[in-house]
Amino acid sequence: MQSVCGGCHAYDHGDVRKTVNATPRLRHLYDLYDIAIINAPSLDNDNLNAKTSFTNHAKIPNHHLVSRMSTKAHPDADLFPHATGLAQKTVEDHQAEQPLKLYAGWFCPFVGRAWTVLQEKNIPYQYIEVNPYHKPESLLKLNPRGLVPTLEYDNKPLYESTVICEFLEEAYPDHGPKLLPEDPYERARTRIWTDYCTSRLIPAFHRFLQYQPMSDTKGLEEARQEFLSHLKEFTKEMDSEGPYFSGKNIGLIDLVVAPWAVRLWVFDHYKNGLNIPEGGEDSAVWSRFNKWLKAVEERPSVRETTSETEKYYSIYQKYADDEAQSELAKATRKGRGVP
Ligand SMILES: N[C@@H](CCC(=O)N[C@@H](CS)C(=O)NCC(=O)O)C(=O)O
Repeated sequence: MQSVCGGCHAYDHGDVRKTVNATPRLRHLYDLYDIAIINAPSLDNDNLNAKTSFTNHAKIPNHHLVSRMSTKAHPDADLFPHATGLAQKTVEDHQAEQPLKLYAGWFCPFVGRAWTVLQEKNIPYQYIEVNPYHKPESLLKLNPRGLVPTLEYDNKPLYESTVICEFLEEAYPDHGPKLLPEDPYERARTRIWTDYCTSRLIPAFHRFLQYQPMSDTKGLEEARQEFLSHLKEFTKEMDSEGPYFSGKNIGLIDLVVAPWAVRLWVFDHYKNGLNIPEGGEDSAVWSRFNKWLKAVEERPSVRETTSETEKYYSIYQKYADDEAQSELAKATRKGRGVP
């Protein structure tokens, strides 16, 4: 590991983490950013208030923040390190130790699914930010695939966002609102459209977002229309009044799709617009879609888990240029489904 630290004498070190008298929280920060901290005795709990150490990452003097491990560097790892806006407050409110831990990346829509369910149900949980492109040991120990969200429940791991969501619904029966219908048929229908989101909507979202070259306007338009046709099919299954998918109450299907719904701005920003038709033969479907979209955008659990839009730019720019190297980006390029 190459390490440079102007303030504390620059030198190379082996496994620096072993040599620093670091608190577990600090070790977590090192894992998160692959930071080697050398000879930094002043970095202890006094410097980093235990409750807010995560968001106070900037408090670490710059000269103590030294090189990243070049051997492990992932091209997508260099992202804004923490949640912002309303999501930052939510993170701060969930730093206390809890038996239920959410290993999360603030930017991740799959995390958004589990995170909104936790918020909706007011389930006590501890939010732990990890950078899944560095895959810290703490994450890999729980989930060998190193993806977020990963849940730790009484020291046992769980992963896969939709599995986590259903688990939370079943494991915390006293925490409302109920997100899955009581009726077995309606419950099964929710699962059909959850599967539709993962197997159809998200891949089409990514084919459109990653579409290149931008000069191929015909190809771009086909990718746009493919995504719109999936959105339309999804919308046609909604309760006619709404505003949510199954009627006036929010359900799991809304929360499973919401993280991508609140990212639709990416198409205006990078792909010359989503261009939902105005008027025309499908106007009733699109007006129902817009009603649903407004309801999920305004839902407190969704707002409380969403960061400032600009902080997503550097991440989504890579997708829009088709340069992202996440498992999802690579799967999209190979024509495969969600990893
Ligand atoms: N099927 C997984 C997908 C999760 C996923 O792809 N998460 C991304 C972050 S948004 C991740 O951890 N990526 C790490 C990587 O691509 O190596 C789920 O539903 O939980």
